[in-house]
Amino acid sequence: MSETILILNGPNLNLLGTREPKIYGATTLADIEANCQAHAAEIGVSIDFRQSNIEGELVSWVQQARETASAIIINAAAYTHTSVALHDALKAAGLPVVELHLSNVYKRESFRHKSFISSVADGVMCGFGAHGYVMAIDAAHQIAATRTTKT
Ligand code: CA2
Repeated sequence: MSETILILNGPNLNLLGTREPKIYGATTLADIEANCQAHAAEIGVSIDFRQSNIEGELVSWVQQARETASAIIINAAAYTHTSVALHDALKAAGLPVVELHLSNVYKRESFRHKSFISSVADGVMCGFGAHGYVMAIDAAHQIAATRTTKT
């Protein structure tokens, strides 16, 4: 069965490349998706890349992933710091989870230091900008492979 990694992007990430380039860079979300698709093709996995500004939609996609994906990469954006609903959904999904942020949230405001995702993630990656997405694909692929061979 081919491996699909679900990449979820939370609120306002659709604005990437249009504002705040000093924090988030000049790359658009469409550019990031293209980089992810190219890297995924190189390593032989499929990518399902999505963005929503709606918390409940992200929760529903996490629930569906149980049937369709081998791992989840999530940049939950501001919901990282607020969402018990995403925490619960990711925990229930039982899939490998990589938490991802473009910026180094620990160099920023203290409210960004709290994450509801980290405690249900296998690993956390932040501060590597758009390239972090490619790094996260490798990490998720590795974790999914390890988990498959263990069970
Ligand atoms: O660094 C990250 O990837 C964040 O998840 C981005 C979130 C922020 O709330 C997190 O603390 C860290 C914000 C995404 C908003 O992105 C924008 C992009 C361009 C213009 C305005 C917002």
